[in-house]
Amino acid sequence: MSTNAAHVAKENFVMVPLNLRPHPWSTGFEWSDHQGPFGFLKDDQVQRFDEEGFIVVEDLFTREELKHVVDELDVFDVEMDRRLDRESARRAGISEKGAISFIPNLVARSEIVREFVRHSKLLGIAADILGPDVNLYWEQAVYKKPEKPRRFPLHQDTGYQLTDPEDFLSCWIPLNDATVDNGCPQIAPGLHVYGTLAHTYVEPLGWECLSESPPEVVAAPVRAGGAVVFSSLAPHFTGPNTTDDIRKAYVILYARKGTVAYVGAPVGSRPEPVQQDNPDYQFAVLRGGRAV
Ligand SMILES: O=C(O)CCC(=O)C(=O)O
Repeated sequence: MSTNAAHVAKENFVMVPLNLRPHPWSTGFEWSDHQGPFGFLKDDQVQRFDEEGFIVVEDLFTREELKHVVDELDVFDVEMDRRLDRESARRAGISEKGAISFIPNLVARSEIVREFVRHSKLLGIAADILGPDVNLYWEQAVYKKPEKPRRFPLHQDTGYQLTDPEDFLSCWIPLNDATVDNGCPQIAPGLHVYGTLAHTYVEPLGWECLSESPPEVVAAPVRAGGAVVFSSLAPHFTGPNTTDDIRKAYVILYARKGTVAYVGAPVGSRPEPVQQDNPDYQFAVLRGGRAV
């Protein structure tokens, strides 16, 4: 496997020598900065996204809009807790009772959620970053529980499933205020340009990258109603929830129409690509720049 030495050189960050090993199935990636005009984001927001791989956008949603969604997602979390109670070791995949719940594909089960992923502000951001033809790629509620505080390891979203193109858009939406103490995202700025990196599976936490040479990260606290908007290639983690309350987030991933994925753990040769167009939860949200 080839190696690629790089440095994070930002005014406010220590220079960190990194040993960037590419994902074994990645065939090379080149970041392209976005060209305006932009319809929703300001030029300086997109410039920052290109430079750092993420931006925090406050006040996207009204309290009422958010409450509607939170009430709905809370019901799915209660259901997930009941399911975890029935599982051995109260675990299912990387979800664990009292630690963290990942509850995916809710658009297939809720009209409210299906409407929310098509919110005009989210689609405005998606159009600016991904262009005129966009599909929903994935979405999940992530509830970080206080009973068993734990980190969710540093990873790129493409580390869970390599896609082509590799750069899709992740919108991490806090349903209550997200702080360092309750586990807001923390992101390694500037590393998105190197494409998908090698990840290793850390039991029972999930996939992790750069564990041998952890990079500098910046915390991205964000109030309920805002979002952390990042490239699928931005390495990020969330810290342990050391508060007494659940930290609630809803994560929506958008990808360009025609995105394919290489499914499975990255061992052996790369499998055939699979179209990411499941009509139940990977449907079109933008065509020709218009909401569908
Ligand atoms: O919300 C969290 O704690 C982690 C979620 C995350 O990093 C992701 O969905 O990629």
